[in-house]
Formats: sequence, C-alpha cells, structure tokens
Amino acid sequence: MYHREACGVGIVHLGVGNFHRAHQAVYTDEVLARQSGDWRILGVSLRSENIARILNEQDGLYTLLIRGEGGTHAHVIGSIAGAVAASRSLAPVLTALISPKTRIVTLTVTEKAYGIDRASGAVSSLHPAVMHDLANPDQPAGVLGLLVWGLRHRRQRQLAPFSVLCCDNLPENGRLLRAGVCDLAERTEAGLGGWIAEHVAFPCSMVDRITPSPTDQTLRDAALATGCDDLAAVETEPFSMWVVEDHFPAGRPAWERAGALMVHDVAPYERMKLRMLNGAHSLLAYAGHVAGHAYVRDAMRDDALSRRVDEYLRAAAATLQPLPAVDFSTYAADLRRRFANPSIAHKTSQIAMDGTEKLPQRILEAAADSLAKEMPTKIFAFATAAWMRYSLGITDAGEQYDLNDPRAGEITSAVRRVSGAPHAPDLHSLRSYAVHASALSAALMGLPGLFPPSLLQSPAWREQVSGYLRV
Ligand code: CS2
Repeated sequence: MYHREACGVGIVHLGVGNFHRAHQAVYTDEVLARQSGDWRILGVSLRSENIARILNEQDGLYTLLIRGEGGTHAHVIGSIAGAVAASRSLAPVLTALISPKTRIVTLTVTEKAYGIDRASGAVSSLHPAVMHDLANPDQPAGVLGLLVWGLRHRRQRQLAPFSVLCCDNLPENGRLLRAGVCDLAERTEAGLGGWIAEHVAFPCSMVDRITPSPTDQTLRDAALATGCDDLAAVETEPFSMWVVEDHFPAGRPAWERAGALMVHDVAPYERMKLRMLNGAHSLLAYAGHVAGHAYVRDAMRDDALSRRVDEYLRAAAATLQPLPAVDFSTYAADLRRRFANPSIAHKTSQIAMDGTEKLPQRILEAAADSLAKEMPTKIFAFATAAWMRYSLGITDAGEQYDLNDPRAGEITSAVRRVSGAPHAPDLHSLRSYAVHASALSAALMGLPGLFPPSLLQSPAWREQVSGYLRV
C-alpha cells in the first residue's frame, strides 16, 4: 500500500455504495499508487448510515474481490479517506463541499435519486428529495440540494467551483445533471442557475463493471484473503470500463493511467453501453426472474433466453452510430461471456429494480430509433412485455414478489384496474392477464411520460407488445 496519508482529499463522492467501491475508487486507488496526488475520496452516504460507520472503523480500507473464471483475486483499496452519512451528520458534508481542496464532486446515487425530468431537464416537484431541498435549501438532503448548496456557498466565498462528475447509468448524465442543478439553483436564488451554467463543468461519463450486492460469502472470502474481518468488502468481475468527458477545469486525477478513456464525446460509448449491456441485462432480469432464474448466469443457461439475448444485442447494435474503436459484435460476444460468468452471482431481482427509471434509456429509445428507421422492433417489444409481465409480481411458478420501483404504486393500480383484482394477483387470475394482454399493455404504456410518443402512436408496436403478453 502507498503512503495514503501523503495524499490529501480532493474528491467528495456522493453514494459510497458497492458500485463506487468496485469502480471509481479502484481507478483512483491505482492512480494514487502510481503517482500519488491529493485525490483521495471523502465518501458520502445518502441512505445507509452503516457503510459510513464501517468504512471509518476500517480507516476507509476495504477488500475488492475480482471473480473471474480463473479464480478470485483480492486487492485492498486505499483511496477512500473516510465516509460520512449525510442524514446523520450533515455539517462535515457541507464543510467538505466548501473546502478549497475539494475539486471534484462525483456521484453514483442510482437513477431514481435525481428527480430530474428527462425531457425538460427541470426538477420534478413531486420528488421527495427535491421537495425537501426546495423548502430547506440550507439543510439539503438530496443530491441536487447538496450540489446547489455547495456551489452557492463557493460563489459567495469567491472560491473556484468544483467540477461535478455524474457516474450513473443515465443518458447524457452530465448534461442532465447540469440542467437539474441549474433549475434547482435558480429556484433557490435568482441568478444562481445562470452562474452555475456558465462556470461549472458537468462532464459526462460512461461507467461499466458488473457488481452484484455483496453476500456473506463475499465477506468470508475477503476475510480469508486478507486475514481481517471486512464488512465493506465488495466483489466484482474482471472487466471494467470508464469513459469520461475530459473537462475538469479544477484538475483531475490521471485516471487514464488506470485505464479510463478520457474523451471529447462520451455519448456514443454511453449509448452502446446503455442499449447493449443494460438493455440485454434488463431483458434477462425480467424474463429470467419470472421464469424462476434467481441469477443472470442461470438465465443465460436457458437456451430460449440466451437466443433472445443474441437477438437483442444485434438489434440494439443496429441502432448505434459506428464507433471507430469498437467492434459491436466483439462487444456483444464479450457481454455474453460476462453475463454467463459462473463466478458472479448477480441477482435478476437486483437488476429488475426501478424499471420505470431504466426502461427508457435501455430499451424504449432503441425501440423508437428502430421504428423510425423501419428496422425490426420485435425484440424490444419482447423486452418491454417481459417488464410488463414482471410487473404482475408473480413468477410462472406462482411465487409472489414485491415490485421495487419508485412508481410501484402506479404500476400496481394499472395492473389491478385491468384485472379487476383488488389484491395481489394469484396464479389463477394471472391466466386472465393473457386474456387481457392488450388492456394490460395499454395500461402500462399509459404511465405518464414513460414511453416515447412514437411508440405509443404505433399500432404495430402496441400489437407486438401485447402479442408477447398473450403467450
Ligand atoms: C444493472 C447494472 O442493476 C442493473 O440495472 O444492469 O447495474 C449493470 O450491472 C452495470 O451497469 C454494469 O456496468
């Protein structure tokens, strides 16, 4: 391990969860090990108080287990200097946001944490954290409120702003976050939104590393490898990719030294990853879960599903602009291997979460592009129908599960309206969904703002989706 204390803290990271610890923190660790620098990370946890406490008890150190086909390798990661749970102690978070040493604020908080309307870029006044931050700008609880607070106070103190790097799987994530932050800022203080738009960099990024939630086995293997109990251990796959728009006026770690691709335009990489990896992942998660496959690797062993994945990857690739450095069929073959990795136990239920937040950029935009170009849309209709089928909350074998989605209430009432069932559906009433396929698909397509208008206006698309629900 390098001399950690010699490296100051230069990054505040919001959302110090498993993905961050398996991705950005690892790239940063490698840079620090190679050339040092004041780029250690203060991790902020917005939801769990536990992870902040655990990381601090371990002096920020944790084990990364890389599980490949040839076995598991353990590495101790040292780039996290410490962590704070914002809901428990806001003051140190605010202090870090106005520290002149903080030059970048990075985020992995999941799609649903933002509360930004994807079409207009305006904040959603129905989003709980946005509502809270609009009413309490000096006690922010959400990501937008924290960023606005930090930038507002830096401006007042005439400190250079930090750059804001979004690392969530959202389309044009930097642009979207910039729009949301500027909107909330303007509603907080007239003129602040314009100042942020002019002075703050919001580079886009594409992040990729399959990282299942840690299990007891993760912790046991970490303890075995290091000889220490480690409650912050994470496990991940060997593959890792990070493509970052190179726009950091306040400086940045030399992430390219750890393999990140620093580019001028992230959009083509991000579209490839969202549509191919995440689209096929969601297909496997919905169809796989309903068919009784607990893990992605099991769903990949199901021949019918594995053929659907092939078809999906080909159709998604056909919607993309060529990327000079990437061959989409090699990328697709790699994805198949990654999904099938026998050492990674990635739950279909984990990926199936938050479907309404994921569907547009993963599946529906590719479907709409295919429709516009008069290319086949059937496999996108299959994936959409798989989500609808999953939304019924019951597997083919009759096991019920809860929907984990910020719009679960709306989904469940749409389903019940169609079936007339007052409670959760049972297997008997499930059969009636096939009879009500068109009504069910119409009800779910009717969730405001979810489906692109071109799909809603296409009878062929609507029929393809309900067709898959009938079988
Ligand atoms: C997954 C992603 O949970 C999900 O929705 O599709 O987290 C996926 O594993 C990552 O984007 C891979 O980089």
